[in-house]
Amino acid sequence: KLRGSFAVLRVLWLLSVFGTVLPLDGGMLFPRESSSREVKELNGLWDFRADGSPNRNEGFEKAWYKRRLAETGPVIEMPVPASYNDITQDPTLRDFIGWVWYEREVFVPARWISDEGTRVILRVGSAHYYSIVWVNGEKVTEHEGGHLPFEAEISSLIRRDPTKPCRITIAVNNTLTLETLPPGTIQYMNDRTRYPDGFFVQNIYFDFFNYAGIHRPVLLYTTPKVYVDDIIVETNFMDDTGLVRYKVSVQGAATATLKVTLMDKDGHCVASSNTPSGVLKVVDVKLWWPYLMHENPGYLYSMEVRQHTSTYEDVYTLPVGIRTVNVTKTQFLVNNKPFYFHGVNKHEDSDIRGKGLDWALIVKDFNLIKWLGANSFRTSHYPYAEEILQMCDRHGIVVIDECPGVGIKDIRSFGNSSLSHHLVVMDELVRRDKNHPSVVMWSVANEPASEMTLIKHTKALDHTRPVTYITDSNYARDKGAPFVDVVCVNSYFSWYHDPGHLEVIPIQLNAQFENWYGKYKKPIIQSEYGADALPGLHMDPPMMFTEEYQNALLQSYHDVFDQKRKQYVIGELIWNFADFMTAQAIHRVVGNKKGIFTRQRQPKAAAFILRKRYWRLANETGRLPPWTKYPCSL
Ligand code: BDP
Repeated sequence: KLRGSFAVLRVLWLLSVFGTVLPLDGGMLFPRESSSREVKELNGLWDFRADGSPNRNEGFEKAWYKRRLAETGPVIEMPVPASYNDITQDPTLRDFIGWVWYEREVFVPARWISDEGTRVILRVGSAHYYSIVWVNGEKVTEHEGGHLPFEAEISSLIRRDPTKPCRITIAVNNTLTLETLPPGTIQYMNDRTRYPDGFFVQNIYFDFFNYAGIHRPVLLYTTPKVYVDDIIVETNFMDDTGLVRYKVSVQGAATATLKVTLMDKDGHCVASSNTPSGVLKVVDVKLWWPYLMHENPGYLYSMEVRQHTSTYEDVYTLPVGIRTVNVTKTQFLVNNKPFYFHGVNKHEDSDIRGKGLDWALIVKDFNLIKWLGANSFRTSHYPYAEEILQMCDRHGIVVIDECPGVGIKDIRSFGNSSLSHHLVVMDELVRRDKNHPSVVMWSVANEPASEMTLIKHTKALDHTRPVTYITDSNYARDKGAPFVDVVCVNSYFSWYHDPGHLEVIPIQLNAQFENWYGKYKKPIIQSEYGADALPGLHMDPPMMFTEEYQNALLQSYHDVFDQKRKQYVIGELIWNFADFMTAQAIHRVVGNKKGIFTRQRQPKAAAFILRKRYWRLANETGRLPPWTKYPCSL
């Protein structure tokens, strides 16, 4: 049976008991320019101040948002988008916990203000973690959670006094609690013989630096008063005919005339309709295929949605990839053909900008992914920028889309309010990413302490894609696997367990797969494995932390993968694509060094091992077209 019909309900069981979630307002379509929409980016330098007062509350007590930030105290220049942590030489800002304040004055084009038929929306791509936004001193929105966008309509506010420049103030707080995703706790150290007055730390249970600030673009965009608010697309095909089931929601008018046109890459119309929902039929369909699985991967149609009333016209164009995703007991199918994940786990992480979106880095990473022969990645451990998913759509890189449910280890994080927030975040994630053909699976959490959970809550998430959560290798205490479609297992044999003993890998990895498959009869992805290696550190026979050890460990894993992928193992994702920053700890040498590339994106020896393997796998499993530039030197 084909997945992807509105009738099939995929049910996701989440961790815990109750929790009601209200449907989210608005569709959150990615802001795109069109003949009816304009976009103004507010990236660049903003004024900035961290609130260093003991309770971090001075900004609210003195209402910093009411005046220009520079009038209430000293400010520094801060780039947006970027994490603020590594920008200055000040260690207190690097490790700051609490409210920081950003401000920027913008000139709004006069026409946007004078034309009452234009809506002006302020959008923040993401800010970590809790954000409050004011425009000209008036609060316009607040949002909980990093990694996902939020927005507010500010049309009437900016029209109140058109002579004023528009002053945008954003306060962002990176404090994590037991209910946030990821969770964290603040611990005050009250022993005055050991700690200074007011000393506190933020405890986190995840292994990456808790970078903070405005991480993705901030922009203003317009739509007409009557506008396309959301589009939902689900695709399927039968023989040579593609089926694009769509639903358009329009806001601002009870009735509007719609014209939906699907165009191929050359701009030719292949199907059209004038109803708000329906199925477009595409003859001689060009399917969306993953990279290295087809000679023409990442094929995208454009769906132009044009709606008009007597006064307003709005045009929005959505890229559409036509493909199906299915899971059997032993296989992952894309367009009914077995797909083997040979890919990477990533982080949004780099020198200086931390988690800030950076186009040079994004394009470099895609070039490295393709060089490596990788066909997929997992957005460990949070949703990545939409701009990255759009690249995946275009290049055919398959994505396991993960929510920020990482480090859920404390029993107090399994209560109802944690659950409610988790569900809101999942809704926000699905709302944002539902139309990306590259996204083939949702991951609801990474290594939660699933033995603590009461699995009683059901929630319809999205019926078009399989669901997983990432578990560690201890199958005996697992409680989540019965409720997911694909079992994803992380394991670190001969690293965290039996360090230095590479010889245990074949037996332990083999047992891991047999146990999980034996118990659940579901396909398995090795969703993490790896070893730290300091680039340039060598030892033979191999010792931990050398490039040789990383190589040898990978190769031992690969031998077992090669046996099991003939049965039910459907993928392998190395931990990690690149070295990344973590909190300071005795087991971290300026960050996690399990990258096969350094943090500066230079290859370690392991990158070449993996490259050879991935191209070989692509040749074997991916139906590589004969003319594909296969690196002959491998
Ligand atoms: C895994 C975690 C990942 C860590 C990795 C490690 O999922 O976030 O970075 O261990 O310790 O269990 O390198």
